[in-house]
Amino acid sequence: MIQSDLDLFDAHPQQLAAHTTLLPGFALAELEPLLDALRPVLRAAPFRHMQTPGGLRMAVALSNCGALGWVSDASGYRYSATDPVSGKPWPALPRVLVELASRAAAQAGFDGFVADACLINHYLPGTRLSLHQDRDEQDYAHPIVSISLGLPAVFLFGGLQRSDRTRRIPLNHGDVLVWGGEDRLRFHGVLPIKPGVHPRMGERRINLTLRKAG
Ligand code: MD3
Ligand code: FE
Repeated sequence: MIQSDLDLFDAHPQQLAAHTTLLPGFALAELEPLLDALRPVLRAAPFRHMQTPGGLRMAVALSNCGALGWVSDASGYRYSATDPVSGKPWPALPRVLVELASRAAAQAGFDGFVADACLINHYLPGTRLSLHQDRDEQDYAHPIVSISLGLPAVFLFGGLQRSDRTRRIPLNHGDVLVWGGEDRLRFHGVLPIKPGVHPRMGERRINLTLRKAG
């Protein structure tokens, strides 16, 4: 067996920074329950392209579930209890997601993490996410847990200043990333997704970020 196969089957947590942990394949054990839970969420709140405050259409399409959802429009970025498309509350956050995020956070050293918001990003081949900080949540003391599904991505892991150098970290189907503490406000982004078809997810990448937003 070649080394990369061994890595897949004996995936160990990787400490990317003091408070950033990559858990390779952590979501795979519960992939089908997770996808079963996502289906009704995305039926009730389909992916849409939001406008940036500058009036540009975001390349990433997104949706949310949970008590709060991240929204962007001409008046800025914020968390909202209602879906601006349906005018209704966001779909409930599936328990399988809350529990998976809580276990991942605990494994990375953040005990007692209970998400109240899940931002769901949808990438087609060619879609990228430019360098930014996540700073719309109430309390930066809570970590964020990210679940990557589908086509592989390269994420850019930067520093606390936009101009800091970035590291390129591959993220694969089923990988879970937890970051908090002093890493919570690092700049980060995603390089354009390479063309491809994922055997389970098709021609897309989906990223779930579980947050304590309120
Ligand atoms: C945070 N999503 O939704 S998540 C976002 O893959 C977002 O869709 C990306 O950024 C995505 O706000 C990335 C993983 C991630 C990676 C590195 C980080 C989040 C990070 C470094 C510092 C802070
Ligand atoms: Fe982000």
